[in-house]
Amino acid sequence: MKECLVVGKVGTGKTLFVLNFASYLGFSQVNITIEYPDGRIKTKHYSIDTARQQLVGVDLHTTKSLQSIVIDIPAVKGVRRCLITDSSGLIDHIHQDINIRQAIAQTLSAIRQADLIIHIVDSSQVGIHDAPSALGEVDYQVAQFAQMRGGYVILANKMDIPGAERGLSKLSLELPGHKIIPISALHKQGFKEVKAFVRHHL
Ligand SMILES: Nc1nc2c(ncn2[C@@H]2O[C@H](COP(=O)(O)OP(=O)(O)OP(=O)(O)O)[C@@H](O)[C@H]2O)c(=O)[nH]1
Ligand SMILES: [Mg+2]
Repeated sequence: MKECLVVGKVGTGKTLFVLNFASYLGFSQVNITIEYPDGRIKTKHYSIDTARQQLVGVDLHTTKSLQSIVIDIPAVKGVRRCLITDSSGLIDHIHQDINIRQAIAQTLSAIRQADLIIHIVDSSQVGIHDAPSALGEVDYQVAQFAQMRGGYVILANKMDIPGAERGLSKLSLELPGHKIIPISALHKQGFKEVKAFVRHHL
């Protein structure tokens, strides 16, 4: 099965995107397969509502493992089944907590194996240089790596927040030549375009 990996800096909305995208595709219940950095794997059943409450966080580094859901994207004939995988948020510095460092290392190694990379950026923070989720070195590194291998899209998230439009313009200037789709993971906006992109690239 093809795998679509969701990456990005901490707190940019990766987990909320994955859950709300599954909900947009018609799922109200999901099985989430959790792969820990130490290799343990387990599957948990959630309603999307409960998953949202438990897995989306206001603190940074909420997600510390790879968390995959099987989704069906409507295609010309029937559906195209794929895995969408949420990952631990990236940061520009080296974290003091070894568990977080291992979680980040796990994300980075998953990037090499994914068929499609969905890179989430918080548009409301682009240009705010001290913010942990503002565009920084690691975003450039991911974009550069992904550009070489193809199958890559940037989702400019949190477009519902005032100031996000300005962030989006800045983002297009800073990462030219990439496909950027503005979205609000919270309000499920821009999802039609994301669905079309995923369908086309898987
Ligand atoms: N206003 C707004 N808030 C959002 C949006 N997407 C995510 N958030 C909020 O941003 C915060 C972080 O969301 P998460 O989905 O946990 O972010 P994450 O990227 O998975 O974070 P880590 O797992 O820590 O890397 C939560 O408070 C979300 O409710 C959006 O589109 N609009
Ligand atoms: Mg998360």
